[in-house]
Amino acid sequence: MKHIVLGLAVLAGLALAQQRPEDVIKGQCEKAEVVAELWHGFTGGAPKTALENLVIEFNKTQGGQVCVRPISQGNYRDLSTKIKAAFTSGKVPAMAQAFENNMALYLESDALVPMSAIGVDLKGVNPLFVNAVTFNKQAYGVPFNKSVQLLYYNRDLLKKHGAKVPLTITEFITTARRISQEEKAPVYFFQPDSSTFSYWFFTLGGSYFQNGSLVLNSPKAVEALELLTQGVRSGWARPITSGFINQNFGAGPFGFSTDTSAGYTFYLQAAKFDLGVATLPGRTDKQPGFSLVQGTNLVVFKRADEREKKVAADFLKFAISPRAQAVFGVAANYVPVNAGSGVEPIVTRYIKENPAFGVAITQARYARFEPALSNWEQIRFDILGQAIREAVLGQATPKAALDKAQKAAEDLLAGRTR
Ligand code: FGO
Repeated sequence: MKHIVLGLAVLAGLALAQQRPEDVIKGQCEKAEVVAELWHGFTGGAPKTALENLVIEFNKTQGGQVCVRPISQGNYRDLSTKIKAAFTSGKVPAMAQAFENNMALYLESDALVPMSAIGVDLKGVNPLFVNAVTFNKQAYGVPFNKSVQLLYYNRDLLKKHGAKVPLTITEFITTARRISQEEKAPVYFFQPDSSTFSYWFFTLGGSYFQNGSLVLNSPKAVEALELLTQGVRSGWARPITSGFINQNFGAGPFGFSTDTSAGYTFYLQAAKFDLGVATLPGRTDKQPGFSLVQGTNLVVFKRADEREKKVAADFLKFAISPRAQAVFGVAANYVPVNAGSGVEPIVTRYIKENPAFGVAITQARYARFEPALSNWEQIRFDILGQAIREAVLGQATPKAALDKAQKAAEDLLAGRTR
């Protein structure tokens, strides 16, 4: 364990210098003629440091004339809120992180530069991710920090109860239920949100679209939400309603969670137990469950000045290179988007030392996206997320909550509400 933490620290750049990465970048940008801003939604920890270290490496190759300056705008939702505000009132950055649905929204304002126009080639990038940034046959960004969900588990607790890592949903529920009974407390920690729901929904065979229309209240959706709701009612699932799961280990005995691979460094830091990671429980033991792909892409804005766009193009090419993806992915447990990263020594070495990283790469073969609708962010948080919370907290039945969500989503998509 020690060498892993040390390895992470080195990769996260802590051993780089006494100087904070942010200050290094400040110095790099001091005399630059062109500063290309990159607005992001990392608030701290390994992802933010890994991004900053990547930028430092890039800036070093630019001879001081030009530089990239990453600017945190808060979390992902704060970021898209600020970009929307910048469209109407202020200065847009050269680059930003964006979910696929954010890209759809920005494209409605014709705000994005197609990658072909700035010479950014996505050859060698995982087609699953490339497809997700492609709108009307054009790629409007590059996949950058893409995560998959994994099964996190407490090895000590499993050992104590003589339990195996569950491969199927049935095994998972049986195991979680038994340990919870023996511990007299729920051991499956989950955030009652669209991310957790999507894993259960996709794995049970659900799809958000039927005949081209968004459907939130399908029988599979009801089944997924019932599973979570019943888990809470029968005492094996604990809803975490505030903060990340890794900030809630003190809430009771932690047994399992189904959470983003990018949480790994945060989990490792917070866990006072032996942390294990596995692919998600599947419908059968033949293959893992389907993970939701999260994390973001990098986009370039049309309104940026031409010289900034050139810097942005160079940075994007650098950011998706096998080497950069390997270093970045290893540091923050994101899935390298570039197939070539698989043979980078840093990846192979790290997988050997720490199988958890390899698990994320394997899980990426069983992954799905949420809808890339321009309104999806609002739907996933304020409509579907709200329904999930209501059902899980016992304020409505899963069916009633999802029926209400469906109606609200239809109204929003039809322009009857905002
Ligand atoms: C997060 C969010 C969206 C959308 C999904 C969308 C907007 C979800 C989920 C809502 O990069 P990922 O995999 O993980 C994040 C990374 C960097 O912050 O580290 C994770 N983290 C951070 C701190 C910590 O203590 N623990 C930890 O795990 C963090 O989650 O992205 C996953 C979580 C959420 O933000 O609550 O993606 N998401 N689709 N957000 N705005 N729009 O369409």
